[in-house]
Amino acid sequence: MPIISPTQLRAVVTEIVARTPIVDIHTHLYAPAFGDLLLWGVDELLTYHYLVAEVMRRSPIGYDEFWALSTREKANHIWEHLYRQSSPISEAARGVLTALQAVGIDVSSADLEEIRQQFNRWTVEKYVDLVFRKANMEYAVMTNDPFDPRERAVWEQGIPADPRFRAALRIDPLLTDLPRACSMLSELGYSVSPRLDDVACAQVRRFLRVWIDRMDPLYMAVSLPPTFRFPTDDPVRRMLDSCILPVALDREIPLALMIGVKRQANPHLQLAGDSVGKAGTQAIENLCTAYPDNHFLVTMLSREDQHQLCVTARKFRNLMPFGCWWFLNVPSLVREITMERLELLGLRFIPQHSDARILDQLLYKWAHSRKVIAEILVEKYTDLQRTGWPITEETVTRDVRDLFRDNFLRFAARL
Ligand code: HDL
Ligand code: ZN
Repeated sequence: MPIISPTQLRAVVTEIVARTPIVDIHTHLYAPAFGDLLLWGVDELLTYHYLVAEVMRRSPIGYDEFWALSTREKANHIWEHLYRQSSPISEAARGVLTALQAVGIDVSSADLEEIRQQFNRWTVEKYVDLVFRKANMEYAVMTNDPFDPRERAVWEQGIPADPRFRAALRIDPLLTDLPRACSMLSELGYSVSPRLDDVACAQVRRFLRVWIDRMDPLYMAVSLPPTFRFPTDDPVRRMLDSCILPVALDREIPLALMIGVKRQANPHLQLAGDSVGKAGTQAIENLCTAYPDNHFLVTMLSREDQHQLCVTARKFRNLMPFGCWWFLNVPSLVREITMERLELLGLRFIPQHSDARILDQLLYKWAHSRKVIAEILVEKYTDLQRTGWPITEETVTRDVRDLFRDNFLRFAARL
């Protein structure tokens, strides 16, 4: 393959980043077979909980009054306050416009009714095809919660496999709300006492195996507060030691730890009410040491934890940092975090996941991230070129494929 010249570098790297399909390892999307669980369209985009938090800072509306509105009325309210009375300059507000533009919707009239009309041309299936093509997605990994009765019912009916949507088994209550987990497990026929004796642990392992057989998840996942510690002498340790990690190892499934969420800092905001706290990486270090054969995907919510996560990843080959999660998924921090990961970890990390909850968000979350990642790679390849090292289209294609899919697939024993 020809060596890329310095003058060609920007164009070639940008094109390769644009054309490399994405394996999006963490989303809240669902395959169309899940019915109404899959959200799409402009009213869902506008009522995304990120924008709820932002509109409640501008509008005098009371919490209860807002929550009593229909989705359409909430969207109208958000459009009025964040788009018509102010410039939609925040990442979540601008993202809606990027998504609409990507599917050919003209927003210049700023008329929400007119925008709504333009969605009448699509069925959900047609729209999934369009969004995946425009966002250049290989597939999205869902967040699949067996403790959610609505979602559980769909799995228990049996659903057709959809190669565009893969599963991840989400198990938060096992580690963050054991009493509630035990009562839900008992309702499902797994007698599990909060004491987590050997009988209970065997039941939890059976529960995990049943859902792994049903979902074929690429990983198991749990979100954890900044206070998460390991080891501890509470049931969390037994849940990891005797239930989750042995099953994960046996099935060669990574455990994704998503650390730093302070749930419901403001309950009036409902899903928008969660906040962030600094966690530190001692628990991750202890887990990677105690379980050298388990694979840990880790994303942390606090900007202040990112450098320590990179250094910890340098110490443990069974630790794979991923994504610029949630409050970090803004261009300035995606740039900062991705730059330090390239400088400390080379090309062995997973730079981004979308966390998309609404299908259309794939269009903006990936467009905005690809732009930042391409810019940073141009800088880093330019630094490399200056040493006389040859940069070819083949090597850049390989590297970007690693970042956007192969690092994850290898780590999840799927390649
Ligand atoms: O726990 C999670 O997976 C988080 O991503 C939450 O769902 C959060 O509400 C979110 O959507 N962040 O982007
Ligand atoms: Zn999420």
